[in-house]
Amino acid sequence: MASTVRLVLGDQLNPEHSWFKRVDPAVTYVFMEVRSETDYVVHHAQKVIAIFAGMRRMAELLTKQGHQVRYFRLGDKDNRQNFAENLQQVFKATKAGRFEYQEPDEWRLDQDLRAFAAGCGLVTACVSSEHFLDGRGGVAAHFQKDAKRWLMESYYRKMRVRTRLLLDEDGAPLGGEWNYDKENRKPWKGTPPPPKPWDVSHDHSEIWQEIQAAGVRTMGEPSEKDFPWPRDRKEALKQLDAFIERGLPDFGDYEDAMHTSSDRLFHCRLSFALNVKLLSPAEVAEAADDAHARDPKRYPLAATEGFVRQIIGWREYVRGVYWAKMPGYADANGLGHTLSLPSWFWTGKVKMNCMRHSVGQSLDTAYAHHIQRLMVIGSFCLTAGVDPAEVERWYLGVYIDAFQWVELPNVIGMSQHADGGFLASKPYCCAASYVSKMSNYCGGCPYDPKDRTGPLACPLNAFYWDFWLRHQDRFLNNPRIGMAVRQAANMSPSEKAAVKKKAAELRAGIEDL
Ligand code: FAD
Ligand code: DLZ
Ligand code: SF4
Repeated sequence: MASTVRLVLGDQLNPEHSWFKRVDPAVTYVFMEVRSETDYVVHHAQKVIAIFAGMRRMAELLTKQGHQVRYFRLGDKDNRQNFAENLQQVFKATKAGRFEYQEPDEWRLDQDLRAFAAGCGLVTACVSSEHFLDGRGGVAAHFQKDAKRWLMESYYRKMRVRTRLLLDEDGAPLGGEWNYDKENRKPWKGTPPPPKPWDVSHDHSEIWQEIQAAGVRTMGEPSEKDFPWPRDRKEALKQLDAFIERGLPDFGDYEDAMHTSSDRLFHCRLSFALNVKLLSPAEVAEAADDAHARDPKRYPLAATEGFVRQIIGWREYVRGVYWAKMPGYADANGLGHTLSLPSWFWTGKVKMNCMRHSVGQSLDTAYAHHIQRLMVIGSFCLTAGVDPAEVERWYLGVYIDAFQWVELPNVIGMSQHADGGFLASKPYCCAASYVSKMSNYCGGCPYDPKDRTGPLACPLNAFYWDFWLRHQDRFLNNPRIGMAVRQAANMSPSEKAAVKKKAAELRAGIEDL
């Protein structure tokens, strides 16, 4: 009887997938460490290590369970470094008559595998990855096709009803509101202490040596001897439990806070485990819902709802936007921004304390939390006027959780407003006053957060006001956009000229900020 070959990608590490329920000697599972995946962007060293570690672990687990597994290591002599040629080898060796793969989450790979399957001469099937709560087209189906923007909140409410999370017996939202975001914006001043981290610790120096020996270009610190990311579902589940127990109670209050003494504060750091599918979004959201039901005092509704919204709302929503808008979404540049990303994005060597801390932390740990990504690094790029495609490439490389389906809409849509406001109704950007309110960054900074145009004025201030001046025609008549654009428009001619001059000087000297 002809055998079946099933491809498992590096972000499809769910051992609970129905594929693995039954051991069948006629089925071979294939994993590949390949240059076509390590090289499409310069990835953070920890990201490549973590994916290889997860793939190797999953292959070991399947082998132990009795499944047939073919694993290509990066340095194997017969590794042709791309899916198509390696698969052809396996087809030949196993006399395959059937090829199956799970829906890839990236548009590029979806196209490639579709074309490969159509031309490989075998019977083929593409099956669900059984991970997401909604289908690829679920978000598009929810909205009017020609609507100018798709509001996440409306989709989120539908998902609350569908999942029945945080609803009362009559199907109404617990506490009477769907969204408690307003309560989740406190700065953090040192108390309560951040929870003991739920990182794991492994020695991955062997994998790192193999990656280096192959000459793969990476960025950031490999942290190979004290490696914090989970390799398997057991480790990921432990992290989920630890977050629920120790982080969720204060997640809501300090969701938007930043501080030099803690890179994560009360955030869960589960995005890698989720995105490589070691954890399912359903179990993560349900764990939070259960905790609140068990002990609503310890797990306040605002914290629990805020967390659940990220998982069943934002995460599913950005995926739906990605599939609806690709491939054109990657090239969107609605504000016509063209500045190059400064070279200190790869070194962290910049005097601005907020940027030094956030970029430096990203390079050291492959992690930054949402507000660092959106309101510090992203806001800087947006207001300075950096080319969104360059910003997108950096984000896709640097973060441990960066897979294009989730990264691209967050960067192009939410952060760089390059999609004409389709995903986010207003540009997310700030001046020093926001950074100063939500963090302790300004305290240790050579720049003056209160000054706009003087020699030591905070660069964010001139960039911020110049942004609104440059784009005022676009935003002035938009009722959703707040005071800032009107304030900019009402500046005196001399104030406007000073802001423009300062922003132009800063742009010219962007390498030395
Ligand atoms: P928490 O803050 O504890 O949130 C819990 C979970 O909610 C996250 O693990 C994540 O799965 C989900 N989530 C939260 N916000 C979002 C969001 N906006 N979109 C999708 N899921 C969300 N997330 C990624 O997973 N990969 C990316 O490449 C990525 N790039 C981003 C780029 C920019 C410019 C911005 C503004 C956000 C990006 N995000 C991305 C979303 C978010 O910042 C990260 O999911 C989060 O910081 C991961 O840390 P955490 O696990 O501690 O999350
Ligand atoms: C990100 C990544 C890297 C660095 N390397 C591999 C790899 O060698 N083999 C593999 O199967 N997957 C890898 N990945 C993850 C893929 O890029 C990911 O599956 C696609 O981006 C689809 O989301
Ligand atoms: Fe950042 Fe400006 Fe504050 Fe310095 S003063 S940390 S550059 S916001």
